[in-house]
Amino acid sequence: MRKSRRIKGAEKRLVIISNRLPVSIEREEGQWRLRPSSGGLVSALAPVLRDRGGLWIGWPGTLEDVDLDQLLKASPQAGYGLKAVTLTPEERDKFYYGFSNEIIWPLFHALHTVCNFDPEYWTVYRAVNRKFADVVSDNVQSNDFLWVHDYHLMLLAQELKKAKIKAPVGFFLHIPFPPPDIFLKLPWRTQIIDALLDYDFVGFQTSNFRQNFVQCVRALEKQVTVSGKNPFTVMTVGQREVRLGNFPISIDFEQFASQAASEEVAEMAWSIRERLPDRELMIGVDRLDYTKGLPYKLDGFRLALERYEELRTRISLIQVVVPSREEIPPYHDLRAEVERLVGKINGEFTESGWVPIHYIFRHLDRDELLALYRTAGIALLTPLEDGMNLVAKEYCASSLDDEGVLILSEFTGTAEQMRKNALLVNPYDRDQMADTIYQAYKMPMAERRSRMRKLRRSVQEQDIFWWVDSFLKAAASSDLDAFPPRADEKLEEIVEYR
Ligand code: ADQ
Repeated sequence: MRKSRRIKGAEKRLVIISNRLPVSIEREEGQWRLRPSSGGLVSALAPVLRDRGGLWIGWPGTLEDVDLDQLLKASPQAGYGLKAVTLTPEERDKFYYGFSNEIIWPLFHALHTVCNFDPEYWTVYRAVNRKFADVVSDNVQSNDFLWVHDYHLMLLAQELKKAKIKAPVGFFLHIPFPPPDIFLKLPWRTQIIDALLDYDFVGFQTSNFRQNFVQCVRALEKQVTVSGKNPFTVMTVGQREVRLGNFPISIDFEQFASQAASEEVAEMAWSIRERLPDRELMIGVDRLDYTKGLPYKLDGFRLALERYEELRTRISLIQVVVPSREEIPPYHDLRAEVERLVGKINGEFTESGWVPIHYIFRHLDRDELLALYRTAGIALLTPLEDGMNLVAKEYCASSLDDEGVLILSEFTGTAEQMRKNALLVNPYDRDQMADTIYQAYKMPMAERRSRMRKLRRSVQEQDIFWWVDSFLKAAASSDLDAFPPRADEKLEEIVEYR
């Protein structure tokens, strides 16, 4: 547990606002229960708020008529306040699935041909951002710093301004910000840029995404002046200044490393090894999303098996896929495509006692995930575009013997930090991917150790606490010390976050 100094009179409250609360509400045997949600953002922020209290505002993921305030209040196990924003079915469909995930998600991942630019989605997106602003206005206190997360809430600062809320507001974009030739295709491009400039501080994952944003502002807002370079860009908008920075998100390294070292995980890892002996295990863990490059990964692996006969019976890919956004048609089609490819490759190459791909389509609990990370000598992560990619960092943290090799797409934010010691691939280049898998398989142990030691050190040095601290220092002019830790230090962890 980290120690923090209390600064008298400087104590602030941290309020996180994101599309989803870190819990969802589900009915189980006639009872409403809180369940932990999954995803990068929750993995990143839950440990921080759990230690420090504060408030998290978001949608709990249910459309049912349930007394949310009562339920959230009766569940102090999260360790901090939870406040729900309710959505109607139409709002869920047009704000969340529609504008956020059928327009912004594909566009910002440079896949504009997948976008469905339905104007109705825009109307509802604005209305839901207003709804979030109403809940924030009802709960804001004078010492709050408001930290808004991600592409669902790009209009929130603008709506808070209209409601005369004075608290400082920072924004962090977890996904890429695209270059102008992509962004300018958005019918509501000026409105989005205007709204983002209403934040006091905007954070991106990488310097590349920050530069893309600057170029889009230059293309659309002639009256905005841009100054400063590193570490912050300053934009002057009328009388105001908006600052921009980049902060690569990370994981709770110590927590991953110590849980990976636990007896439970060691036993699970041992039993995986026993069941799949005498072969290299290569792990892939991805949400089922067309940005994660799953078909490209499978094609690359197929080619590796075809090209390097030596790999057959000697290497297996364990591909874990977590279901995601199944209501949106391209996600549905992707699942069918991935399962077809897995079946095809297994049909083509399986031999007695060896299957090339072990495919797991479900959510794994943390111990299971860590046991797989620990056992796998190679990780193969090949997104077509990714804001960061926490799986890469989780794999390094769990590679306790320093013997893991990380094969990583050059189009992830993580690649900006790991380019020296990971093996970078272009997921569109099947030949290169096949050759890189072989290179990883053949890599001498000394080289593996030397690369992985450096990767682990970099994740350890720039962990999730570093990320939060750096963002808050820049955006709220305070570090974590200004948000004092709770008196009841160790809270019972009934809800487990992933
Ligand atoms: P995601 O697109 O969800 O996050 P990622 O950063 O890889 O991508 O995080 C996925 C998380 O889900 C990881 O913590 C992983 O362990 C977990 N996970 C995946 N499959 C799982 C399974 N089957 N069972 C259990 N857990 C599973 C978005 C952006 C990223 C950015 C993060 C954080 O798209 O680019 O890194 O936010 O900012």
